[in-house]
Amino acid sequence: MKHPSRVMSIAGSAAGGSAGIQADLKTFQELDVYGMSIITAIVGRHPETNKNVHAVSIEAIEAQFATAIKQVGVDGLKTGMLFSKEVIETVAGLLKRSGVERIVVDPVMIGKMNSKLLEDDAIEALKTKLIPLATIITPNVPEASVLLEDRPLHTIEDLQKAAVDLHQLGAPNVLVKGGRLKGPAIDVLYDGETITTYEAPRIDTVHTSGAGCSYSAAIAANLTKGLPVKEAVRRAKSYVTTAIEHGFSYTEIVGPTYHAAERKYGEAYKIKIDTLQ
Ligand code: PXL
Repeated sequence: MKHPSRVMSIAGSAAGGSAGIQADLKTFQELDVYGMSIITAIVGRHPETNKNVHAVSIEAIEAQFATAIKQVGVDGLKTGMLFSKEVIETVAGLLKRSGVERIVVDPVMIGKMNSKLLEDDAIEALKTKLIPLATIITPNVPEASVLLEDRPLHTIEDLQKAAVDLHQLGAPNVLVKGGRLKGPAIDVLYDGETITTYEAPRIDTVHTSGAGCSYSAAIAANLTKGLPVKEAVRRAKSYVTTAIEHGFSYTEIVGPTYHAAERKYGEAYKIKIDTLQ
């Protein structure tokens, strides 16, 4: 039997199971890659102290990485919530030394419920130390705006220009996700030569917790299976759109996307693709 490709997520733990490491591992399983996890922080709000982000030591992060590499090895990975400058610098060092190719950097900054998932003084390290190691970065609109010195982004043309300008940071592929704009959910990929837009219909739901995590995890899984970047993004967008279509809520809180949706129900929508030279 050919073994499944090995994909690692370096990200935060989201206790509710909809986002972070939990979303990544569910996505990896659905896409038939072997998932591993390096937990960088633990997110869960304490009912009395209100503290939401609980640190994981640098030693523990290094230990997890070394163990996964030794026990299994890695063919590709994604990074999600890294929280601090120190964690970003540590992860960048580990990635450099390990020589892993196929790296998706999801520059996670703020959660859907407004949790702060990246400290302000970590932005520079993200830009200068981690993003240059990435095969592809996947900012949403607020993240792209922060990476561009708080540039306002409102239209698809703004996203196209943002993708071209973010390419300067050193990642060969930039995917700016327009899900937070009005109208259809349009994402823009720039690979240094061509702008490709991916369009899915807007789905009328609030149950999208972890959609960004699952999208970048699906891209990492697809790249690791050997798909070219454009096809890896198309299939990942289709996967996450179907997961959003079937999103649900157990409580009154913004609910999870349904990771098994594509397997159970098939592709919900065809992703429309356009290319500009
Ligand atoms: O959805 C962004 C996100 C990423 N990572 C972790 C999170 C969240 C949102 O809450 O908790 C760990």
